Amino acid sequence: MNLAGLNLASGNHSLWAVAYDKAGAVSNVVEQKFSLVPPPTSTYNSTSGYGLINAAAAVAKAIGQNTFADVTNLGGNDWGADLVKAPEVWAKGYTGKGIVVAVLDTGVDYNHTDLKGNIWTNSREIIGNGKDDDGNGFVDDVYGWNFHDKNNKTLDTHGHGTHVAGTIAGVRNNFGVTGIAYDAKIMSVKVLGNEGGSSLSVAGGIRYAVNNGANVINMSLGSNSPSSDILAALQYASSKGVIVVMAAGNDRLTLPGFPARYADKWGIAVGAVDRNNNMASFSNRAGSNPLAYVTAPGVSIYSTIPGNGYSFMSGTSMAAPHVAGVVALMLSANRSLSDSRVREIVTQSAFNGQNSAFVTNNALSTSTVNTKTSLAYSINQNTFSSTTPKIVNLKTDLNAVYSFKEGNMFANPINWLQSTSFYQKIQLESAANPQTILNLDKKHLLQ
Ligand SMILES: [Ca+2]
Ligand SMILES: [Ca+2]
Ligand SMILES: [Ca+2]
Repeated sequence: MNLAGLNLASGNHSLWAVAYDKAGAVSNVVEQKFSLVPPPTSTYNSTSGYGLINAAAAVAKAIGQNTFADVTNLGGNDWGADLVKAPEVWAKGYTGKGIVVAVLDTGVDYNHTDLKGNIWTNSREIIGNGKDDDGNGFVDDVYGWNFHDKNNKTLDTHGHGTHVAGTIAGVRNNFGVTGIAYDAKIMSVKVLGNEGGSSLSVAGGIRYAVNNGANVINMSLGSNSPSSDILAALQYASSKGVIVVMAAGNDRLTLPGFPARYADKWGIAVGAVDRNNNMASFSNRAGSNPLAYVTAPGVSIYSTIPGNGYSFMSGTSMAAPHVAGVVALMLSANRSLSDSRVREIVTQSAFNGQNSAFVTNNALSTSTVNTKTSLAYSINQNTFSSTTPKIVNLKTDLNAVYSFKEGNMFANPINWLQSTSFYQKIQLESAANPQTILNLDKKHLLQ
């Protein structure tokens, strides 16, 4: 039996087994009390920061729930989505719809067949008329703006930005790549040429993205020099509720480069891990000064490149868009999240440990359940093997036409079910709120 996704609050709960007679009346009830303890707060370390980002927990927290139930891995080139638990979020209907993610990079091939369905355009701008129709200060900026060359040409002549875009919002179809937020829109803001760019271009790109409707900004770029212009632009983005996600850098350093290092105040810094969640050797580490640093897949990532192509790339540049995609999923579930709240949720829900095993005890008929991850909500027959459920008579006038063996149900539910011939169900109730929140028939109980 898996309790993941039931969104039980921390505290005391009861598991009820209800037996019915052939007429459908309650004949007997067994109660098992247990308590849920809150998950341990993620601890920070100087290597991996708060650890691997967890979309299922982060998006669930964004809507006031604990986490979402695990789903089957997609496998293949989608291992990165699996590792960050994006399919668990998709299964709940959150796909990034309505969210705009600005890609501040080398441009984006917005004609790519696996991207063009998810490209943001400036609907208030008429292309090719030489006028700034929407009065935002940029002429003919239908497909974003090119701050590097100071024109409206935002196609990608390098490949880097198109690869990043595919990880964020590659179209979910039967080919290529599926983005982490596959219904989000990509805004191409070109701030890099093929040989890099300036901090003034980056700062201008941030402000453009914020002022033109981006909800999330991905910056798979950086240097080892601080920039007061970028710092001020990051503060501006945060003040407008826009979340900036920044690659930590690939210099094997003990702390992130800039602007990712500014994640001590604004935005999120992202380091890279491989498919086994091992830190990539090239990835800059989190550093001893705690900042909003998490890790994401960044080794041999499959995504789009210009000309309807695909390739594998590695770098914290590939890790950041996984996190930008997760943030887009969070915002598609709850548009009111602030930068600081997103930082809080992302870091608190990230995790690098093993899934916690159950801790049970039979004192006072309670069991302690450690809820760090969705798996931790699983209750199996062994969980209650040492406990003796107590019999509760709901209605004293009921005649127990059939009975079941006291103490046997949780020790061996399969035998218990086989030993009885009438319809049964398990009801899970909160002690604070006796409303039944789950009915399980025999089939479910056996899972
Ligand atoms: Ca314009
Ligand atoms: Ca125009
Ligand atoms: Ca695709």
